[in-house]
Amino acid sequence: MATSLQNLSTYDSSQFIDISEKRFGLVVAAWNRELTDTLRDGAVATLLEHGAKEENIYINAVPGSFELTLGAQLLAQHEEMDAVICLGVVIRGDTKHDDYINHAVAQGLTTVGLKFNKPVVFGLVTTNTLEQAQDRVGGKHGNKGVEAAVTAIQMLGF
Ligand code: DLZ
Repeated sequence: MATSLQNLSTYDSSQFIDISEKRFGLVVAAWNRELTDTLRDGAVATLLEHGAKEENIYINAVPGSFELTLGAQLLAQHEEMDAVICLGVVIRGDTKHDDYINHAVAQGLTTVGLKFNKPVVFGLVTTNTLEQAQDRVGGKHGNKGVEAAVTAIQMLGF
């Protein structure tokens, strides 16, 4: 669905489950760091706002978005981890690198979630331009980090 007219961070929390004892693993790509830091901050603030404990949020950095899949697997394999949230920003360049990374991450995170039977959230901002990315990490289209945290909470209540 196109998001050109949507703020991605609008959501209804009335049906959220109690997450005070849930453990969340965050995997954050360092590539485009100034943007992914904002995704991370949005995700953490959202989890805390809805009752998660700070000590139950585990934040791990990986070099780039391509590494999100392995990072997710290393966290998801721990039985006590309830959900994994993966955050990255891939901006289209002169080559097709973005296609390869985006498809690999989408496929990889799907596989990890199904393998460990727990939510593994695709919080990857994939855009044509830097401006479009900025709009989605705390700009006019909200913060996809917030959306990723909300998705994790919603899936824990599934
Ligand atoms: C190499 C690369 C490029 C060109 N662009 C991005 C990007 O826009 N966003 C991102 O998160 N990572 C990028 N990377 C790095 C790859 O994800 C990966 O870290 C390297 O190819 C090493 O495996």
